[in-house]
Amino acid sequence: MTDQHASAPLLVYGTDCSYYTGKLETYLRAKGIAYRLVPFGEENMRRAARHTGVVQIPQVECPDGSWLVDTTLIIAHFERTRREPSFTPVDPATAFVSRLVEDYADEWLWRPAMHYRWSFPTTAALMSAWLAEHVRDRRVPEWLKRLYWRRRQHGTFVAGDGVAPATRIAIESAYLDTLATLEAVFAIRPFVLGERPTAADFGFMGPLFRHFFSDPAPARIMRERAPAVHEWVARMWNLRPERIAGMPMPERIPDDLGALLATIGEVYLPYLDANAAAFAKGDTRVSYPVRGTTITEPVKPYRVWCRDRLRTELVGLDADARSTVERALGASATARLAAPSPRPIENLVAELPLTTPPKAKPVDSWWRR
Ligand SMILES: N[C@@H](CCC(=O)N[C@@H](CS)C(=O)NCC(=O)O)C(=O)O
Repeated sequence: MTDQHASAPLLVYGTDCSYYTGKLETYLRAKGIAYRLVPFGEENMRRAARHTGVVQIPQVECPDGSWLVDTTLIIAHFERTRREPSFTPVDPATAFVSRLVEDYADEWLWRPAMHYRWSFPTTAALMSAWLAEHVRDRRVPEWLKRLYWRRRQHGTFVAGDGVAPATRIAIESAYLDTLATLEAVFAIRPFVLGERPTAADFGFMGPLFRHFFSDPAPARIMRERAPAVHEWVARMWNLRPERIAGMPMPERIPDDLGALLATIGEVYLPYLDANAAAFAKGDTRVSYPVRGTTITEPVKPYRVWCRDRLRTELVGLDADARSTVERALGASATARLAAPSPRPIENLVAELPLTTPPKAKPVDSWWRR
């Protein structure tokens, strides 16, 4: 970026009720990076997809004309290019766990977040009205815009993503267990790994801010069961570089994250394996056991990439850091993640910032064409 561009705000195409836009905004505010939130619409989504190859929000247009996409990559990009304030632990094992937790919050808590938004009628009615504001260009009645969003979101991300009477309890328990785990953590320290936020906190802001904290049905549960989590959401949203300067970086993996790391090792990593195996076979759907039930959902090429990225980070650790991770996560979960995916996936997003539009047809947020 040239000097002339350095202080102009980034344009963030998204919406103030979006999971990943909320995650990214929290990070940009904490990092002190100026941005302007531009409500997404059909026109700007088409333009963004031409530059990034992906149809999703958020998408970022930089003042110099380059583009950024994928909140995990965007955070990694700014952690690399702007050192202060840093949110990346210096200790490699702690940094790895912060990324693992970020990925779990990004991907595994997505389904309960969509379920709590779209399965409860009053919450669904409210949120479909918010989303209807983003269909300005079409001359259709308001009720039809709402109906469109309700059907689309419930059809794709709830009923179409494995939420059914038999799986509902298991899916809701992912939210309730998260509240219980984090409530205990925030009773003794302000952030997930210590005294300063890391990728783990920004990751949890995806589900916990715009969905669980803000949507009426899950927000009621949070207020009743987990006031310290409620307070953490506000603390995260109020982060500014000057408030972070005095916060010491976490130097080790706390030993009270056992329940969270056990869920990652026993539920999330086996799911990532099942998804990667189904992708390798060319299947479009995958079934796997979770807490006494079986979830069936579309195969998600994007999550093969998530797995491959985490694996690369894990196998890149030196022996000391690797055994520290093994002690925290368990030897078998660590070995599971260290195994290569049967068919690694082609990387669809080049190194950020993106300066040349991709040639291939755009993919959706799960990297399906
Ligand atoms: N991995 C992406 C995920 C982005 C994403 O899935 N965003 C959601 C909205 S919060 C979306 O655009 N979903 C696609 C859709 O609704 O079609 C990121 O981290 O930015």
